[in-house]
Amino acid sequence: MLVIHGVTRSRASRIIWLCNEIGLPFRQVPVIQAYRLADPDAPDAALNTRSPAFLKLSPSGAIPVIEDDGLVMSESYAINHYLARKHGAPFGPVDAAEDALMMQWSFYAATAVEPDALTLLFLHARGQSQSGEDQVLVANAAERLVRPFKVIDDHLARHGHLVGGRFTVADINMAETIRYAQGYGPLMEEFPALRQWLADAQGRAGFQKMWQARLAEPE
Ligand SMILES: N[C@@H](CCC(=O)N[C@@H](CS)C(=O)NCC(=O)O)C(=O)O
Repeated sequence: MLVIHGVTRSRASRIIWLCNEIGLPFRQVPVIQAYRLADPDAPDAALNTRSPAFLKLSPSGAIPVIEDDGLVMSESYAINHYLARKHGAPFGPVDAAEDALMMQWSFYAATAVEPDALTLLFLHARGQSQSGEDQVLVANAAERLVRPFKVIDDHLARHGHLVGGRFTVADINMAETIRYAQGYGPLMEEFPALRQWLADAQGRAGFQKMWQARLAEPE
């Protein structure tokens, strides 16, 4: 059986959402981010990204990691492409062209969206910091996201989904990345097609099941 290492309050959420859509059973090992623990190196600390046992599996010390039929791999977007390709359509590609387009959108999510969307999540949505310097960082991140969001919004307005006119792994990877920016109203309100697509994606049973599991975990 597929094993997913990582709590649901992490990028493991993308993997779990895809597994729910496919109907793929998995066992979850709740490795938690070291930075969320007061003393991750304490002998009685919960299994975390600095635990020696986890570092043996993933020297980069990051979740999620999967084990599947002897394959051990990290990098959430790549994991989802592996699983989508292995299990095929509708969530995976029907041919090499769709495969390429799904990767195109996931690389776009990882490079053009994720870094600035994470800034909005950590400095705005969660409100950890209200300093003037942080407000500048938030404004700059939101400004940089306008261009990719316009590209995505235009594409969705014409096609409804990212690839193949249906909901696929590309939508999951992009939606779980854009979610980080979702709490920043001034940006989101500029992009109606993107907003509707995100609402539809998050209304799916596969997302809702993942989300309930995530909410059940301690913050
Ligand atoms: N590019 C990697 C990033 C993985 C990553 O940074 N994961 C975070 C949690 S979402 C982590 O494990 N952080 C470990 C730590 O800071 O202790 C991916 O997409 O999987």
